[in-house]
Amino acid sequence: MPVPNGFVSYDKLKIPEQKFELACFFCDDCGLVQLTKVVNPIVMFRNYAYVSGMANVMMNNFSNLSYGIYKMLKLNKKSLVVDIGSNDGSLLAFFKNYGARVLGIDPALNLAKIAQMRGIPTECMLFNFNSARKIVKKYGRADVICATNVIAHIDNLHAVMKGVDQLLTTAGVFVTEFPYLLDLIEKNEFDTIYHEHLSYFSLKPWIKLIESYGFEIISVERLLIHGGSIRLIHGRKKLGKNTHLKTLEYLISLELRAGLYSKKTLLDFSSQIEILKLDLRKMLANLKKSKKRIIGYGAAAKGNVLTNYFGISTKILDYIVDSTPYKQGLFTPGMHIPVYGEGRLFEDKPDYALILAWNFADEIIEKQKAFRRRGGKFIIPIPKVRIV
Ligand code: DWN
Repeated sequence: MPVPNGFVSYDKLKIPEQKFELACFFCDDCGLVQLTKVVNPIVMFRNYAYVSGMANVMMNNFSNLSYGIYKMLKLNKKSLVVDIGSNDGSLLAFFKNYGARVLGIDPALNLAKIAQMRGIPTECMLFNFNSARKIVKKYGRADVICATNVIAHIDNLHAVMKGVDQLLTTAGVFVTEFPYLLDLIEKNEFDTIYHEHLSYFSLKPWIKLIESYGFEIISVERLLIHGGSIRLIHGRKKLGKNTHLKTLEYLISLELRAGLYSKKTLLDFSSQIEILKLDLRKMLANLKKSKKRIIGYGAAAKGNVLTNYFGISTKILDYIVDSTPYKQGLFTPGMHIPVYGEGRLFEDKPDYALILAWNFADEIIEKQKAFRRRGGKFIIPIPKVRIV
């Protein structure tokens, strides 16, 4: 299928889209789940349609993260905070408010421009060992390196770790957040598997990677965001016992109990998704039969995976609404479903809205009370199909 953020303009609808294999490997040794195909990051990220600051849930998460680190390290105006995959600078804006020096790194030209316009210094490039060296020369070493929803997007994990090792001060911390494989498997989140996400982490393979660069996990936190993520704070390995081992051991026991390192679990997962596909298609077909009008809510990358994999086209969804200006007026990759602003919901009065950005279902349902008051209903496809 086409890359999940490959939105198409009207004048290009007739041009055949580049499609890339989307399939997963499982490493029998360390348990890392990864894609079979690596799409050139410049193709996916040079002009990027996803803007972090579009959801309150994201902003609350960034506020919480930055406050925790500010307290933990007693950041001051000399401290340097670097954010890998800084997008529109939303996270760094919080750190800047605490008086720290900030620097964003993001290959997306359009987003780096937004960040710079809001006063967030941003280097428009990919992060690896060489770019880390350039940053050290230009800005010095970082006290904090953040990497939220970006590590899974990078092919060469060793180049990232070498870069972090190069850039971080001895006492500095490396903070990562990424979707957690345990949640993905347990909650049928198949549509978060797409070309931008090369790796799907559980703790076992992750610990193997960071320990091989002399780092250890000093804080672990499971988060609800994006269908279930894990926030890890890393420091350089210290002599003596790691006091946080208890939590890590507990989470690894959960991973073992869930059979996360067995191929059978993953094959069972894919059969589960086939059932979900039948359930959702059947429900949508019945609604169409009874002349109901259905639209999509949130032109999310995961939504474009779901519509392409489940074969849900404009025969089912009249259009999709999304709050991101970049996406409005375009068509979704593959299925070419038109995307409009959220205001369309009121002008047009559809009967049902399929929430493709299911990870923000609560925020969207809260926001669209009026839609429900006049009889509109929401369909949430993950983890099980249900009508709200
Ligand atoms: O890792 C990634 C995650 C963090 O974000 C990226 N590779 C790409 C992106 O994935 P996604 O597009 O599936 O993410 P979201 O955050 O689930 O996308 C939500 C979409 O819904 C956005 O396009 C904004 C839209 N939205 C909306 O229209 N109205 C969101 C909210 C909360 C709303 O009220």
